[in-house]
Amino acid sequence: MKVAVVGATGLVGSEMLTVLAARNFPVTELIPVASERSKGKEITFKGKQYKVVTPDDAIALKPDVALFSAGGSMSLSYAPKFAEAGITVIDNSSAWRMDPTKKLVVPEVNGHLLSAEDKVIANPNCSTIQMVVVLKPLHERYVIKRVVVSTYQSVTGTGVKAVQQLKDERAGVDGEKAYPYQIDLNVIPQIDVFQDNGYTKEEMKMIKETNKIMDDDTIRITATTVRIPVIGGHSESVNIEFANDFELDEVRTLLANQAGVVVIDNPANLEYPMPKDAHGKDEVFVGRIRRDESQPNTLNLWVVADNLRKGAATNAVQIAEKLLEKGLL
Ligand code: A2P
Ligand code: 11C
Repeated sequence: MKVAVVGATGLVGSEMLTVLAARNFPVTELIPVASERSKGKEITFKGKQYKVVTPDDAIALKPDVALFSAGGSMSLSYAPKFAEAGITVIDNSSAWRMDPTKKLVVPEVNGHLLSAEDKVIANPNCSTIQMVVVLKPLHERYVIKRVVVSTYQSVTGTGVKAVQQLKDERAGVDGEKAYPYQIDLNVIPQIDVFQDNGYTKEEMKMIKETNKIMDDDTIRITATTVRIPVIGGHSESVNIEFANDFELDEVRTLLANQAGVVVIDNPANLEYPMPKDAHGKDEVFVGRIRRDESQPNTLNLWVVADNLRKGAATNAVQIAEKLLEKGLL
């Protein structure tokens, strides 16, 4: 497979290279793509050096598949050009996610829907991905009525500039700011811009994307998304109300048997998922599994994943793996 990574010099792009190598995706030739200013820069992949090219150069090199993570406007203008040239695009931006003609895919949930017509495939938002992997087996068994989610999101979700802001603040350096406020020793209850309804764009992504991926608009969802001074991954407190009652032991078994999910739930030994431990891992970790005693048929969970891995790069590579498995690449 000739594989292009568009945004190869960025945070998610470089994680895509790591994941392609770690999962032994059959890359015969890598085409690292970035903006004009990075042209010619050398990228090392599996011990070999590759030169960064521009998006137009990449189209001319005819890769089989292109993993995009270079921002929404780049995806809006270039994904159709790649697709027209016969290159399958897996796009990590939000540009195509809610387009009814494009699939929004988390392989463990709806990867079976991928077909030969899908030339631009959307990769969901990180905080949505880690939640739906956990919701899927529970919805199939108990039917979800409503989800209340609050997130604790890593600064890596914002990009290099935000990681630098946190490091600068810790070092007492007055550097460039990615956030309107100090993030070190603070919590910012705003991720992305505010919408007219008082929710942020990140919160609305969690709602709309979950309904689309689960293919069920009857699931009611409300979200509060929050940035915290952490680097390893996103954490979520998820409260789920079902139509039917459940046994906690069965919930644990369903989650433990779900592909891509690891249960860490042993309060007696103070064992529960934390972003420090999820960092660099491909799985979604779930713990603090307990009944919401304030109303019937309701469950509380704590869900953690590395937002650059399963929340972005790993999910994109898994979509490519699914396409390969189905003979679509
Ligand atoms: P570059 O390094 O040349 O700016 P991040 O999300 O971590 O900020 O990374 C964004 C990625 O998208 C980088 O690899 C960046 O390349 C790339 N990128 C941004 N704008 C463009 C563009 N117009 N064409 C191609 N790549 C782009
Ligand atoms: C964050 N979830 O943590 C965002 C980053 O739509 O892919 C990813 C935004 C997206 O800030």
